[in-house]
Amino acid sequence: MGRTLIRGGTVVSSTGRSEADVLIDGEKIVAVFAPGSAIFGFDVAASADTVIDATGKYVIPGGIDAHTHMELPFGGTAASDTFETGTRAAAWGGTTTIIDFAVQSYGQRVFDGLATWHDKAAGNCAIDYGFHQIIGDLNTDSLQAMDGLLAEGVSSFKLFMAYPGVFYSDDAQILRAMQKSAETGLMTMMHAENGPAIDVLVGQLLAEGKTDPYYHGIARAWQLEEEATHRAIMLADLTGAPLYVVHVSAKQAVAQLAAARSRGKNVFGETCPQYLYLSLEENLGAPGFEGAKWVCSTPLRSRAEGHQEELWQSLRTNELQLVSTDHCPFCMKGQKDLGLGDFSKIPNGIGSVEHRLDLLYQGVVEGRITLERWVELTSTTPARMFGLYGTKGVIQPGADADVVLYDPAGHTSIGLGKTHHMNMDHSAWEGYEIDGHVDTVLSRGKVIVDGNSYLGAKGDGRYLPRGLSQYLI
Ligand code: DUC
Ligand code: ZN
Ligand code: ZN
Repeated sequence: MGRTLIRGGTVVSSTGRSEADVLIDGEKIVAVFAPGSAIFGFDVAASADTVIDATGKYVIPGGIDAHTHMELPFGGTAASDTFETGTRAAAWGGTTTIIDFAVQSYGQRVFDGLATWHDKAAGNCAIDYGFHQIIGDLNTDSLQAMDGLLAEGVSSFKLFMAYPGVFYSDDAQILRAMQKSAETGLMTMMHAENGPAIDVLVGQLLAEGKTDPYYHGIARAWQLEEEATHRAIMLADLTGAPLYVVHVSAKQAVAQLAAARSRGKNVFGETCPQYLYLSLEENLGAPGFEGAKWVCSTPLRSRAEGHQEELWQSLRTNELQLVSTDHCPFCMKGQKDLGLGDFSKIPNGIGSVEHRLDLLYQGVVEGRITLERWVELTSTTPARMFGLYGTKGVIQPGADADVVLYDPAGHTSIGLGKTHHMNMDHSAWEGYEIDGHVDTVLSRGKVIVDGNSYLGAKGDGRYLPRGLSQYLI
C-alpha cells in the first residue's frame, strides 16, 4: 500500500477544524501537519507513493455506525442485507466501521449465537466490524457467559423490553443482567418499549379492523417508550449499570434521559436518521400499504407533536450522544408484504446504513448542528462509547487510516437508480436531496471508494475486538 498523502483539505475533528495534510503509511495515519510543510527537513510529498488532492473537501474520520442488523432473522424472514452487501453500501456512504448485533436466540447459548455471527461476517465484510451481543434468553447460563464477553472483544449487550415471546426480558431478568453489567463494566443497551402493553393495543386495534401500517405507530405509543425508558433508568440507577438506550424516538424519552444525565448518571442515548426526518403522519400514514416501508420500532413519531424538532435539539445539547441507523432492511415484495392485512406481521426495520453521514450533513447545511458535532455524532462518540477510540473515530497519528473526503460542493440524490447500494427493492429515503457528497473513502489506508468507483473487495473488513466504554463518568 505504501505511503499516501492527503493534501490540501480541511481536517475536521469533534473539537475543531484546520487546514492540514494527512500522511498515511500502510494502514495507519502517521502524521497530521501544516499544509505543504516539511517534517524535520523531510519532504513529505516527495516521499509519498500516492497523493490525493483534497482541495475544497472536508477530511473526516470514517463513519462508525454503532447499530446495524445484517441478516437479522425477524418476523419469519431475515434482514435483506448480508454482511457483504450491507457493509459495501455502508462504505459507499462513508461508513468504515459497523457494530452489528450478534443474536442469542431463545433456547440458544450466548457463545453459540456469537459464533454464528462471526461465521456470517468473517471474510464477507467490506469494512471493519465489531459486535454487540443480544441476550435473547436471559437465564443463569447466559449470565455466566456474560463474564466471558469482554475477552471476546464484546463490551456491550442488548436487552429488549419489547417483543414478548421473541427477545423479551422481564424486569427481574433486566435487574440480574444489569447487576452483571455493573460488575463487569459491560454497557447495557436497551430497546426501551413496554412490549406487553403494546401487544394488548395491537390485539385491540386489529380486532377493530385497524390493520394498516399506520396503526403500528398508534400501538407503539410514546407513553410506552417513555415508561420503559424511565424503568430502565431506574433499574440502572439501582444497580449502577451503565445504560445506553437505543433508537430513541419520543421527545418524552429524551427528557427522561436528560434528567438522569443531569443527576450525573452513566445514561446515554442514540437516535436514528428516520426519527429526525420522517413522521407518523407523512410516512407510516402513507396511502394503502405504502407505509410498510417505514415500519420500524421504536416507530416514527408525530410531527404535529414536535418529536423531530426536539430530537435535533437534543443532538445539539448532548442530551442524545450519537446517531446510528438501526439498519434493518426488508424488501416490500416477499418481506414487508407479509403484513398485508395485519400491520403486526410487517417485519420491523428501515435501511439507512448508506445514508447516515449525508442525512446528518444536511443538518449541518440547515444550521441544526455544527460540522464538528457532525463528526462527533457519527464517528468520534461511537468510538469512545464502544471502546474503539484511538484506533477509530479520530484523525491522529497511530489511528487506523479510515478517512473520508467529503465534498461540501457536491450533491447526493438518494433513491433507486440514483444513490442506493443496499439490497432492497425500495428506498425509505427516495427523493431526498443532500447538499454534499462522499467523494473518497479509505479503509485502513486502502481507497475503497473513489468518486463513482468502488475499489474495495469482499473480505477487506476485519473483526474489531472492543474494549470498555470510554464515556463513563
Ligand atoms: N427494531 C427494528 O426496527 N428492527 C429490528 C429490531 C428493532 O428493535
Ligand atoms: Zn431495538
Ligand atoms: Zn436494532
